[in-house]
Amino acid sequence: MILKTIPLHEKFGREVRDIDLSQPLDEAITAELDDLLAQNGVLVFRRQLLGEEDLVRFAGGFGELETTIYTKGVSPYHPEVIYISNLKYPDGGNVGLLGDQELKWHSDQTYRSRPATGSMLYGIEVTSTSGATCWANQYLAYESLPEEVKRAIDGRTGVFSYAKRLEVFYPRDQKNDKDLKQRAPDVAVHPIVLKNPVTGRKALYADPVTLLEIEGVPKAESDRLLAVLEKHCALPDAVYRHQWRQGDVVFWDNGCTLHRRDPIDAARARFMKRMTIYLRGDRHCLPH
Ligand SMILES: O=C(O)CCC(=O)C(=O)O
Repeated sequence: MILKTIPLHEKFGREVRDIDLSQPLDEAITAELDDLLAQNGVLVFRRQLLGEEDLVRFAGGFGELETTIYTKGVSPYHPEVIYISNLKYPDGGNVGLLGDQELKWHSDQTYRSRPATGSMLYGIEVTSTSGATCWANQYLAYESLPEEVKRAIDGRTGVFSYAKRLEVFYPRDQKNDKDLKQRAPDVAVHPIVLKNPVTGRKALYADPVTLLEIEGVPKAESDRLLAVLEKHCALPDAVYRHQWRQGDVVFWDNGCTLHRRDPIDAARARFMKRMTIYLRGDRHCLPH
């Protein structure tokens, strides 16, 4: 263990100290960070000053980078970088995606058959009074379930629906975006309990805005189980709340966490750069 870290929360998440992500990292450090991510679900790096080349290099150390299905909000310099922002161009168009609305608990890309499960946000312009992002640990969510529910969902698969996500989640401009709808799959099927390949610990994989039903059980039983899973997916003592500071990088594993965002004060500028990474299956919980 070379890196200096402090806990973000009593039960999960680490802040990594004394590291400059604008410099290339050697393989041992990258491997240690990857292990920390697998164990903790969320890593925070403060006070970073990064160009897009730095972001691409740093994120690329953890796996293949995804080029998004979005055509809007994509960096003109690096197609692997997308902008998450409430800023507008003078003509009223959005600089980035996701506007200033609240985002409910979700896990990224669960509607895809091969989700890229690593996500990274770099806060360039942030507000300290709104737009906090929260992460919920899904190992703890699984462990909190009644034994009969664990038995009922172990080994089962779920149907994850993009239509459900569009309905519950996206702002109007994306909901009506035909291009996006055509490029995104309709449904994907995934196990709803994932196993960490190193520790064997089980994580709930039941993104509540996208999971439509559990396969192989009657509809009423599936509805009952989904209601229990939703109740357990973000219990208060398994949630880390991140109030952003300029220069923060947050790196999270969607295979063992959910996240949500508070609404953003429309009068305050918020601009972030986002990267998406195909994390490796020998270290991380993957649904495929
Ligand atoms: O804007 C945020 O804080 C979170 C955005 C988000 O949910 C995402 O990038 O998946």
